Amino acid sequence: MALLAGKMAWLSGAAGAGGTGGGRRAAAASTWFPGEMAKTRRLIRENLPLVGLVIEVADARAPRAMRHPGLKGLVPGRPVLTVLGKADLADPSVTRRWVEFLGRTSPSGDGVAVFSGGRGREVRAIAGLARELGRARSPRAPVRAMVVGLPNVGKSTLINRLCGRASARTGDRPGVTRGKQWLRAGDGLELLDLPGILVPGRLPDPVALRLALLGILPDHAFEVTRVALFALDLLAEAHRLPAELCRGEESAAFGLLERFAEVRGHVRSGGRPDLERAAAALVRDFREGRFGRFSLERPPDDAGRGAPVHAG
Ligand SMILES: Nc1nc2c(ncn2[C@@H]2O[C@H](COP(=O)(O)OP(=O)(O)OP(=O)(O)O)[C@@H](O)[C@H]2O)c(=O)[nH]1
Ligand SMILES: [Mg+2]
Repeated sequence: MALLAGKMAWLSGAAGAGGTGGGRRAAAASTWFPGEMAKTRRLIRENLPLVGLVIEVADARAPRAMRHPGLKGLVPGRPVLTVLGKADLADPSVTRRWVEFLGRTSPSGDGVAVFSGGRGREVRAIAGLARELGRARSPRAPVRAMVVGLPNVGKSTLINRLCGRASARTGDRPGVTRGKQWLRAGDGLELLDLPGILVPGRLPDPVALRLALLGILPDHAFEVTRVALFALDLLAEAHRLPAELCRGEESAAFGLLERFAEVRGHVRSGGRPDLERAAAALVRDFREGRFGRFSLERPPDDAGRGAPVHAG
């Protein structure tokens, strides 16, 4: 709990602009997370004997930050199918490179697939791959898979598409699924929907910022201006700022946020920009792809180096 509180303190304490209430937010976050996450880890352990396969959903915009580094240890002996979700919001060429990289580097028996919200072809491919990986392990039994991943990555949405109906509850905030639920996808494939899980311990700062920007951490867990400034830095470096923000002399993120506030009419009485409201709007726009399809990470290059990606 102390570790999580430390991470939250960083995200709120380092806010460059207009930060208030950081202590209150850190406290709220530190009581919200550990209980939920411990429950999910318990659910994974309890239900492991029932499943032959694990499907891990990771946001295609930042697969490294999203994938649980200790997942194989949590689910011994089970093949893992990694699904790069929300691929409709990621740079398609970077996603193709992630698929190639993960396919090449994952243990044999594991798989990788892409999900872009609902395309039939992708959904059939994921279902086919899940059955294939599951049946390779136990040929006659129905394939039972648990679907894991960080909060809000799209686990329940994927399950609903695989099942062909909206049976699992979904929503655009973390923590929508609260308990476990079994759902049938047909043709011998059964899926266990679970609440999101975060790796316990302190997240490295760049990872925490990416998760906050992509909607994985609850809003009360971080200072939104800090995350908006991070997004503006990424957009500026990638030359992907919207034209109305590029007009002035200003190129530093703080000035860009002020300009965004003015352009969007987020001003307080007296005409001062309301940076907190502007930041929340900017982060929302980024999450919904209003700045275009954007990947935050690319796979390591041939020399084994990994780096965030800035180009879209
Ligand atoms: N654009 C896009 N949005 C998606 C995709 N998958 C899910 N979403 C949206 O992402 C949000 C979260 O989806 P959920 O399926 O509820 O996520 P979850 O992982 O089950 O979340 P928790 O139950 O809170 O852990 C919802 O608003 C979905 O509509 C996708 O592939 N593309
Ligand atoms: Mg869910």
